[in-house]
Amino acid sequence: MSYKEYDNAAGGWGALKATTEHLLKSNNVAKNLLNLLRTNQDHGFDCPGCAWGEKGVPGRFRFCENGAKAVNWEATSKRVDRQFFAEHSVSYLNQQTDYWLEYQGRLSEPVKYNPANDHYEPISWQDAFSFIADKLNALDTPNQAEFYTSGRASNEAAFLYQLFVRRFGTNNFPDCSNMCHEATSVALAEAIGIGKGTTRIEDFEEADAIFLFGQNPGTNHPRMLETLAAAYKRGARIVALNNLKERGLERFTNPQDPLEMLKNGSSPTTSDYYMPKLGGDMALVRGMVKALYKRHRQAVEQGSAVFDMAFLEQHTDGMAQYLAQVDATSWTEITRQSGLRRTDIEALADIYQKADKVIVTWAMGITQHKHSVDTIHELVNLQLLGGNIGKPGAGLCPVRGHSNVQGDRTMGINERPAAAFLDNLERVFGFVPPRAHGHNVVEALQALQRGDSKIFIGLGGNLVAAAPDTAKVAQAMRNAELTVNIATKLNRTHVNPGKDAIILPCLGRTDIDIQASGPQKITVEDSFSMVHASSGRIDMRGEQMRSEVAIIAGLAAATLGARTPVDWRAMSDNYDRIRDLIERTIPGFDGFNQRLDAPGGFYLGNSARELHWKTASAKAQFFSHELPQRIVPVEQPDEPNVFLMQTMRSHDQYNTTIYGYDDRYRSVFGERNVVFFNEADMQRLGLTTGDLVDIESYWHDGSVRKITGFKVIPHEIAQSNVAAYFPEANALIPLESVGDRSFTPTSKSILVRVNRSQQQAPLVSSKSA
Ligand SMILES: Nc1nc2c(c(=O)[nH]1)N[C@H]1C(S)=C(S)[C@@H](COP(=O)(O)OP(=O)(O)OC[C@H]3O[C@@H](n4cnc5c(=O)[nH]c(N)nc54)[C@H](O)[C@@H]3O)O[C@H]1N2
Ligand SMILES: Nc1nc2c(c(=O)[nH]1)N[C@H]1C(S)=C(S)[C@@H](COP(=O)(O)OP(=O)(O)OC[C@H]3O[C@@H](n4cnc5c(=O)[nH]c(N)nc54)[C@H](O)[C@@H]3O)O[C@H]1N2
Ligand SMILES: [Mo]
Repeated sequence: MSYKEYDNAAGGWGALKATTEHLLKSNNVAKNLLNLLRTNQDHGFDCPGCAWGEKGVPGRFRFCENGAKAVNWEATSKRVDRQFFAEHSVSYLNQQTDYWLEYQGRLSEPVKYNPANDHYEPISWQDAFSFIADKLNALDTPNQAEFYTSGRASNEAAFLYQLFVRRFGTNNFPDCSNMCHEATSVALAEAIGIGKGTTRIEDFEEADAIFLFGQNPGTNHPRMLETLAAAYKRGARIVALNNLKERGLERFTNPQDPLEMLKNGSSPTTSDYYMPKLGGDMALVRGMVKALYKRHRQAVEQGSAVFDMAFLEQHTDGMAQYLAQVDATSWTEITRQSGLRRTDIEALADIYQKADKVIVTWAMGITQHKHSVDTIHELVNLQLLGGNIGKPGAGLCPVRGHSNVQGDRTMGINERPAAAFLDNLERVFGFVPPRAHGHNVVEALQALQRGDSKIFIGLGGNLVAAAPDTAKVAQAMRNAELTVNIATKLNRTHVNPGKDAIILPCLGRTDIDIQASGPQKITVEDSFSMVHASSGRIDMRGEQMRSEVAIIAGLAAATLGARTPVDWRAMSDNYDRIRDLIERTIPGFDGFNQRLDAPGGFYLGNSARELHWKTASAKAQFFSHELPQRIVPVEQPDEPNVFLMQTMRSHDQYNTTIYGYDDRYRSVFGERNVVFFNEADMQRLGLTTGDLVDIESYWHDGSVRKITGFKVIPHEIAQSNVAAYFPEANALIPLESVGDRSFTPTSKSILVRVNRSQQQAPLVSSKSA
């Protein structure tokens, strides 16, 4: 194994080769090729990969390597059936890797856990619904149940789910967003009056500068590389701000551009690259503003301005206080926290100042810290000073994760629903929805841990592996009286059952969904607030899986009985009827069914983009936070082997779904238990490539959180920072270590101590399974 730097551009022949290999592995080659051709086209399905948007160019074959993997993984012909469960006990299954569990194929019939023999056994759909309904109705209060959602659920499924659960009587809606872009939703709602990004994909064609904060699009949003390469080509300045060097942020060969492929050419995706320390972005942006403010004052003396004074006067509140805070922040603190030199920050300020239209994007490198909400406020402050919100070619662009995570929120998957949303539910459905806030992910897991919550229902996802503190979370799940998982593939959460447990197998995005009225489409909303339809292509006749909508309708009918606000059967017979209800309940969906015919779907609109500020002050709000006292919630011991760690995705995974053991762009092959170090730190500690280390995290509850036998790999990463993969390193993150006001686990800032491992190299992982 060598850790030679991957010297090709991102994308290109490497991506094509990897895509082909994955197609060949899936036992379904011909079907899958057909599927790829239909991804993100007008009459195909929405890619179950990421939430990056698409500008409809009819007839163009658009896919990316990782979208291909996602489609392919779902479209396998392998099945997990009653025989599989008869052969394997749950304890046996829980010893298998995440890769192995999902590789076994699609879940294919409802099963119920039998604690007497530790096996899942078949159960009929109707018996499963009745069993779950009886358990739900026997609770002391509806607040003893937790209803989790993962962001792949369609708008239709999510809307029905929240209607069912609110009628049942709780706002306990923990969802994957709580672990993802929650800080974005909180910060943007406060600052600009809407918790979503203000850019449209067209803005990338006009922007003069694009600042990319804390994201790795080469792996996680590959279609974004095409957008960036195009912007670069027409002369936009593209600045990457990332804790480590990511290949996709340097160069990209478009696998869709035959000329570039043949010439073995590639396009740069960024013009400038800076590597701040973990959690240092707020200080970095503060530094940019400090530099700009100085120039602004000088300019004002000469009768001009650097800041957009007309915009600021008309549209914002709190600027003076913020600028006083900027004055009060020292360069010493700014450079210490950001890890960048003052000259670097001045250079960034230059780029910002010279650009008329600036887009700022961000993802998990910004949202998974203790001070993420404050950091996003700081990004907004910067953009307000430049007047870069609400004009074409500029704006705020949080890049979402799951393909419909934004849509699920629009549909009401929210443990803290807005009063207006609940008023609408009450008006349309004639029942009084619960008003008290429900549980987010961390609160739900704590309630299960204490035994206060007794039922967990998961609409997709894999909470045991996605949440922090793996062992504690698995135990919390096992404490439950009942766990129910609606899922496509077997995962860690299913093999940590409650006292009773049921798995309900569902159709995925790629499957044809036929109901009484014929084949159905579902809808999703991308990062740019575009709503579009998606219909699957794989024939599932003869299979027992049901659609998510049908499963939710079945559960709701069984549970609510006479209390029902709608005819659930009618809803699952024809999803147009669900869309009609969405139209009546949620603003922006007028003519929902009709408007879906437009190519590329329709735009939901964004009040902030229209310079309409739904904030307390009715203006765009500056927030003047002090820089964090310290990046982590615990005191940092003064020891040479103490590091700040981030957890991130490899190129061969989709969250907890592991497609393979390679991370091509980071030159890691055949393994995942690795930890990336700066070479200077390795030298300082006397570590060499391939050494094994044990990693332990600090927290003040006395628990030991440790992972062992991780292989040391040198990488371009900020000094005193290290990085490892999610979910392998989740065991290190205390459940209580969360972002201020976002409650998002601090997956990008974990204080750890690294020691040379006492144990031998771990056995080769079950890659060949
Ligand atoms: N193929 C694939 N696509 C995916 C996913 C997947 O797992 N696989 N997951 C989907 C989901 S749910 C999401 S949320 C997105 C995630 O998309 P990303 O946010 O790109 O995901 P991460 O792998 O967590 O990468 C975080 C990036 O931020 C950098 N970073 C970490 N901490 C800091 C910091 O403090 N400051 C700065 N400036 N940079 C930092 C890391 O070096 C890394 O490049 O992708 C979505 N798309
Ligand atoms: N340490 C650390 N932890 C993290 C993160 C991190 O960066 N670091 N990232 C966080 C982020 S951003 C997120 S979004 C969460 C992800 O958390 P989740 O959304 O809970 O996890 P996934 O891995 O996306 O869920 C995968 C499972 O979803 C099911 N599934 C797939 N497709 C479908 C479908 O169409 N319908 C249904 N019903 N089920 C389906 C399959 O059974 C599969 O096993 O993890 C978070 N956890
Ligand atoms: Mo996410």
